[in-house]
Amino acid sequence: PSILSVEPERQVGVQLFQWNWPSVGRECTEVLGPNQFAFVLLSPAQEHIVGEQWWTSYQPVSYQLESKLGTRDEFEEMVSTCHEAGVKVIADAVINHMAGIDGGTGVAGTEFTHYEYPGLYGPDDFHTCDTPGGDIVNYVDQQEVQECELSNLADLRTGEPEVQSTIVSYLDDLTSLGVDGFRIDAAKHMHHRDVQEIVDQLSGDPIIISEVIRASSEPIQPEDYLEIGSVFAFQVAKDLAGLVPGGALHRALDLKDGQVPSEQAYTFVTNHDTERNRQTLSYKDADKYRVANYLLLAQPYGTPVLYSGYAFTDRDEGAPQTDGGVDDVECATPSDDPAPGDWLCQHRTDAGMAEWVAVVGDEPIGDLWREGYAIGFDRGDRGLIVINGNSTLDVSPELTTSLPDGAYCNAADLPPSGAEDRCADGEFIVADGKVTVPVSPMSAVALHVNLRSA
Ligand code: LM2
Ligand code: CA
Repeated sequence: PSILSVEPERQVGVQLFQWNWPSVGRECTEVLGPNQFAFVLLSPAQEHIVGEQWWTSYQPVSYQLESKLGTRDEFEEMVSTCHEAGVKVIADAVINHMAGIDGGTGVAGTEFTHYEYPGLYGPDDFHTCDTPGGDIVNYVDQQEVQECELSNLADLRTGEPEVQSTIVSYLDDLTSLGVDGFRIDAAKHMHHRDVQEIVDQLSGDPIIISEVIRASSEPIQPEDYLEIGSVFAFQVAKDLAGLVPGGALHRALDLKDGQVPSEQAYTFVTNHDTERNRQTLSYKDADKYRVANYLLLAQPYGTPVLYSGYAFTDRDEGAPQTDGGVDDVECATPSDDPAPGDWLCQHRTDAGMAEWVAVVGDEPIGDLWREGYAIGFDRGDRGLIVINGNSTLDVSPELTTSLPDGAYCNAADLPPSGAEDRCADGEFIVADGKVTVPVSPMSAVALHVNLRSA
């Protein structure tokens, strides 16, 4: 039989939280490239304060690309390795603030005080604010949110031309090393006009994804940042956290309602902040988390960003490290009860789904099949998915499908790389527009036209 093959359009990204640069490069080559991932989202690359906590990354002390995650040379090497694998690189740009401690020496030797960063900024470059401790207290006051300090972090006067040009030089430096885009950390805490002015001065045409957490009661909304580029769709993550435990899986098709346009939305199940503040599902939710990821990937709204972190008990706990440098990532064997410090590599579980998303592209959702906590639908004539959110019941619907006849394999359950046998689960036979799809509890079967056994 002739095998219909479509050119995949890479779409899914992954946040490799606190992965060091050599490990990111290796992952691009071995897993992300071969499975059609579009991009990797890094942790911050600039010099930061010393400390074992993960969040030292979010306290810049200089814009040297020397950090716990690696050297400038390693960074450059990683970007070109990822590009060779066809994977784009998005850097995490911490530009709202500098450090939040009185002073010290950064990981690359820079001596600083709270408001003095040699060669970059002095006291005049920071906002002052008359709230207690100069901190943001009232999120209903736009000026306070944008000009007071977020957790004591020295707040840059991002509206000033000199501050802007210092930030622009830093981001352009990353672009010169090949970076394809930026996550704008704490974008809500900068006036959208400031962010726009900075982005307008950048060289090249980088992808911009602003981090603006939607809270309906607040004056600053993600929509304010859409002229600059895209935004992270926090509401989707929060909605997924509600609908999976309740079993209302079909409501995944309504996630788009009231949100920013699909082309400007980066969707996710969790990120490094929400897995700690429990606003979303996370690896700690085991099979519910996995089902949420299937839903995120199955529905067409937004650009999905998978997440890959490490197990932790204390929210401050840093990634495994030696002498201040994060260790190379070795993925732990998947488990619902990992030991603290285990690298979870959750994205590898969904590597086959990244290809499924690339193959189904923009194809619309077909007729929805629904039974209890399970759903299923086609994506045009390119793919089909059945997700079973029942915790104890198997389902086995006979579905009408637009998929061409053939014997298909399950993309939702593929070994991520070097897979010799991509059909370990057996075959799913489409004949005369019908297919029977047995799915065990809290799992999924996903078929696509580029994964057929014959
Ligand atoms: C972000 N997005 O807007 C990051 O995604 C988030 O992870 C960052 O917070 C935050 N904004 C600032 O970039 C993290 C972490 C905080 C931590 C800060 C700064 O969640 O707990 O604050 O990074 O490292 C820590 C302490 C806090 C202290 C602050 C300043 O937890 O108690 O404030 O450092 O020393 C007195
Ligand atoms: Ca600010």
